[in-house]
Formats: sequence, C-alpha cells, structure tokens
Amino acid sequence: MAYENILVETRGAVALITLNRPKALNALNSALMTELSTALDGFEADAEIRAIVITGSEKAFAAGADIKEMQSKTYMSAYLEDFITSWERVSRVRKPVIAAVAGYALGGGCELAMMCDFIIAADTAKFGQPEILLGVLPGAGGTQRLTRLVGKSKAMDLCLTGRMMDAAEAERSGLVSRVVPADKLIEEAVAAAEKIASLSLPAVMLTKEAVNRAYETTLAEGIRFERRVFHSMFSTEDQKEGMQAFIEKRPAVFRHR
Ligand code: CO8
Repeated sequence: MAYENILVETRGAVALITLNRPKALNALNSALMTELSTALDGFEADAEIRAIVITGSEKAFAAGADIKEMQSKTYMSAYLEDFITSWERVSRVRKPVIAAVAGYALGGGCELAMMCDFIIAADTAKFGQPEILLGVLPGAGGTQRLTRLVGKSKAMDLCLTGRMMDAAEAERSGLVSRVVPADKLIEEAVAAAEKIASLSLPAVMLTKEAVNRAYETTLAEGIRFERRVFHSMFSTEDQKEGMQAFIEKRPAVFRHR
C-alpha cells in the first residue's frame, strides 16, 4: 500500500514505521493516523513481524495533533465523530511496540509515544503536553498515562504550565526507558526490537499483557493474572526449548509457539 504521511519498512522480524509530514513537524492529522492504523493492522496480522518501532524525524517525533485541522471543530462534530478514539490503535497492538523519539514529542505526539510499550529517547528529545497553551487539555490520554508514568506532581507541572522537558528529565522521571545519542536512535531502537523479536512471541505478548494489567487492576488481581499466565507458559514449545537450551548451554531457538 502506498502511504503519503508515513514510511514503512521491515528489517527481518522488525517493522519500522516513520511518521513523515516534515513540513508540519509530523503533526498528527486524520490522514496520517488512518495510515498509521492501517500499517499497524497489517503488521499485527503478519506472522513474520514480531516487533514494531515507531519513529519520526530528527526534529520531531510529532509536534502534536494538527492544530490547523482541529481548529474549526465544534463540540458536536468532535462528539459525533468520536474525535481521537480511532487514533488509539497503537494502544491496542498486541505485539511489542517501541517509540523511538528524537526532537519534539508534544501533545498528541507525547501521547502517541506513551501508547507504545516503552520509549527510547534521543538526547535531543523534548516532551510536553502544551495543550493548555491552546486553551484545551490533553485529549489522547495525556492526563492519565503521563500521571501514571511520572506521578502527579510532574504531570501537573507539565500539563498546567505547558512547559517541555528534555530527555534527561524524561528519563529521570520514568517517562523514557533510556536515552541514546541522536545519531544512534534508530540503531538502538531496532536492536532492542530485534532482541525482543528473537524471543518467544507468546512469552513476549503475554508479558506485555501482564505488565499492562498493572495499570488496569489491583495488585492482588494483577498477581493472580500473572500467576495464571505463568502456569500456562508450561504448555508452550518455547518454554521446553528455552529451558532445555539453558541446561545444554546453547542458544535457544524459539519457534514462537
Ligand atoms: N499542528 C499543525 N501544524 C504544526 C504543528 C501542529 N501541532 N506544530 C508545528 N506545525 C507546523 C507550523 O505551523 C509550521 O508550519 P508553517 O511553516 O506552514 O507555518 C511548521 O510546522 C514548523 O513549525 P514552527 O515554524 O512552529 O517550528 P519551530 O521550530 O519554530 O517550533 C514547535 C517548533 C515549538 C514544536 C512549534 O511548532 C509548536 O509549538 N507547535 C505546536 C505544539 C503544540 O501545541 N502541540 C499540541 C497540539 S494539541 C494536541 O496535540 C491535542 C492532542 C490530541 C490527541 C492526539 C492523538 C494522538
């Protein structure tokens, strides 16, 4: 499929999606988000793909939702079209998704990165929820996911002042998993994705599901879910192979089943 607002490529079992509206700092409009959803649908269904990286340009992961497209919306048009709900496809992807962020990740850009499983940031990255400066508030999970990730005080600071935080502050506060030199960002993110893609796909997908439970339920329920899933792992071929390989002191060859 030919895309106009994203670039897609595959590197073995890893899919790389690059947001590509350079003239608008990758501002997220409905055309781009529809293409992103279509690409994610395709990679989710493709058995050869076992991990996905989403990135932007050196200057911007994404500078937010497209303000020019959004500006004329009314309450009714936003409500009737359920504005943004269809933009959350990435949060429903079952395979692992890494955000590789350089430059601006603002507003919907920061929210999109937070919908991924984890964020690897270039040392040039700048995160923020500047919606308040536009007279609105974050609308794609910013007040919720950011608060869970960095805590109330910093989330309030960022959402109420609209200020940006740099990569070092983002790492310190738990928003990003690691910071790498900008010229190594894609290499590092793809290497992390390749590592994950080399592991047992059922174990990876169930690990993702179990970690996400931590955000949706009580500790006791989360532990119960983890225990049930852990028990079920003993039914997989990959568990037999992984443990046998350890005992035989050889690398495991997972068959993803
Ligand atoms: N929307 C539309 N166009 C944009 C956006 C945007 N969010 N950001 C930048 N652009 C455009 C500019 O208008 C400009 O276009 P033109 O050359 O035609 O005037 C071009 O990109 C380059 O931008 P600048 O000239 O402003 O570049 P600077 O380097 O001077 O500044 C900044 C970079 C600081 C990033 C600045 O562009 C900026 O502040 N952008 C807006 C950031 C913002 O407010 N983002 C929040 C938007 S609201 C939002 O995201 C709501 C969330 C909705 C949910 C989304 C679901 C995933």
